[in-house]
Amino acid sequence: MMKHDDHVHQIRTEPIYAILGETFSRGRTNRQVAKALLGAGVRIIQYREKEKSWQEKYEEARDICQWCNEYGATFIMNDSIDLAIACEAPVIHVGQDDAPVAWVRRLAQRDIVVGVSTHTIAEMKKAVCDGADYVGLGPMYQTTSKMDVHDIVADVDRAYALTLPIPVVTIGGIDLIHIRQLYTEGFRSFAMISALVGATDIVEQIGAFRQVLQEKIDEC
Ligand code: TZP
Ligand code: MG
Repeated sequence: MMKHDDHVHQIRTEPIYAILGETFSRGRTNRQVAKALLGAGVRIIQYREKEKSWQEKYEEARDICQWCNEYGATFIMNDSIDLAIACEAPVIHVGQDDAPVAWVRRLAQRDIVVGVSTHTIAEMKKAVCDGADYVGLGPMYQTTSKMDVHDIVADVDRAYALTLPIPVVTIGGIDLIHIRQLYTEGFRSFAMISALVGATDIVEQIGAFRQVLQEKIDEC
């Protein structure tokens, strides 16, 4: 069974961080998409579902979390500490309006990896001070996958993110072109919804991302 540090290590070292969302999945279910992602070698999967009932989310997330455990993948619950507890997620990702890190840890009553969404230097500093295990930074580019999305992260905030002592996962509008730009900027972790779950052929798309990443590694 993977431990806290194994998950943080995986988040630090695996470039592809997939986020589920059935609205973006071309008629496929979250379960189908999760299986395709795991089969294609993806090792970080976040469950992010806004439209379903608690029970539906719970049953789906519990299954996907179980499969992630079997594959040695990291399962991340978005937003909800109650769902994270219920499906025994090893990781939770909270936004600025969700439960703060200290409350997440208190409510979980067990070791849990916590990621926090950030957009500014102040939010990144606070996340580090609060003891977050990693931060999400975005939107790096325009996206239509999030309703109440902030302005694109400014250059000064992007530069600051590269100095953080904890892993930084970039998010927002990342595709095969943008991932190259972000890699050149210095980022090494890329969270995506539409580019992955919305791909016609998920396995082929993961292959395309891996090829681009390998090209960037070879350039260095
Ligand atoms: N947070 C900031 S941007 C975003 C979230 C959840 C949406 C990312 O979706 P996509 O389709 O990869 O742009
Ligand atoms: Mg959120």
